[in-house]
Amino acid sequence: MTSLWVNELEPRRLCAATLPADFDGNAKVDAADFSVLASHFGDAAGATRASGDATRDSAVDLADFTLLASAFGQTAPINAPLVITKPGTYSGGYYRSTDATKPAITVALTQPGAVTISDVTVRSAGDAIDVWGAAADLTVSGSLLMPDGRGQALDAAPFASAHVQNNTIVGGSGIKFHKWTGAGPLVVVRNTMTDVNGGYEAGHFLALDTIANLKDSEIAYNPVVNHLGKTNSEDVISLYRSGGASGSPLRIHDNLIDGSYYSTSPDANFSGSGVLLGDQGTTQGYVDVFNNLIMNTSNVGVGIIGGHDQRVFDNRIFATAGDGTGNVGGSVWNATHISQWANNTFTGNVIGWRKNTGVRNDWWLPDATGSAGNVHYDGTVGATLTTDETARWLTALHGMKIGA
Ligand SMILES: [Ca+2]
Ligand SMILES: [Ca+2]
Repeated sequence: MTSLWVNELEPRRLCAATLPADFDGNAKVDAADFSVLASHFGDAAGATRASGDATRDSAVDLADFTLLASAFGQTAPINAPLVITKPGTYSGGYYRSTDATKPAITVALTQPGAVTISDVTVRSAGDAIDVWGAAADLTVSGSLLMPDGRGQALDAAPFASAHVQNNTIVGGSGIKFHKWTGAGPLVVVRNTMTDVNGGYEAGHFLALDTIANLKDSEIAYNPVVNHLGKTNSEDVISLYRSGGASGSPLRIHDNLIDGSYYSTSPDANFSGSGVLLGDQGTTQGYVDVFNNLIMNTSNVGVGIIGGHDQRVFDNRIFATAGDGTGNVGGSVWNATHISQWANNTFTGNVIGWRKNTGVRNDWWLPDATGSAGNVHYDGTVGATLTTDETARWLTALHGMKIGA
């Protein structure tokens, strides 16, 4: 157990602070957790703590049941909101805020340095984790983050680099980085998120706001699944005036995005896309988007609307005319006629995009610099495709652990 600094007090140890079989994050192992396990029992891949995997092997099976049974009835202490002012490693424990204006964990350093937050369980009526100030590096890993209201799982402003990995996010809005001038790396990998719910402004899994020239950075192996009626999600991965660097493109790859909905019914006017590049972008660019599986988003699967030197290739993009309205699978369009627009390509993607009117609209690429090798999916674009493609994506993980 790693020592923990709390509000500049001496380090203290938290004993048995995390209950791996507490699947709903309420610091108790009880019948509700058993119900979670039972409903996922037999899942062989892609399981996380929020779906009944206590042993962190991505499967839900007898070993998880045994762990739950042995811990049944146990509780853990719940800590009030934490303010971290010193660099260091903060590991384990439950943190909760019942005040929508107060994050459950705030990083506000009084001196520069690296901060690691790992294996925490956070519920908050507002933001789960807020980070302000000049951390040299920020790491958030192995944590269960539940912004129960409509706050952010992680909201972070200037620092030099960040690693956000193997977290499970349930509800609320996801990860937002903004106004950051560090060179990177910025790495967001192997996180899971279910039911983005961002309230009036809608939410994202990941939003980059005004962060350019990132080097050695990637966003990969993150599955994000939204269900109609439980979610209020705009662009799932949103790059606003943001991008990579010449010779070191920001790599967005091997993510799974299923669904992006604004309200309880399909909304033909809603802008929620899977991956949107170049939003208000001019000089920003250098992004590669590849090997992703994007399905059933309300507007566009993958779109480029500004910026330069962005390549979208070898993705699988589908809409099955189900819950989403589905405007178009792929779009490359210089929406605001910027003069810096250059070298934006869309190639080699497999697309089967059936709008909820039943009409196919696989791609629309009026301003693409290159558009070779895109393929109209020739199988049945029907109800089972989402399940089949999700299974294919999970198989390709080859057992990689995702989520907490
Ligand atoms: Ca529980
Ligand atoms: Ca397991």
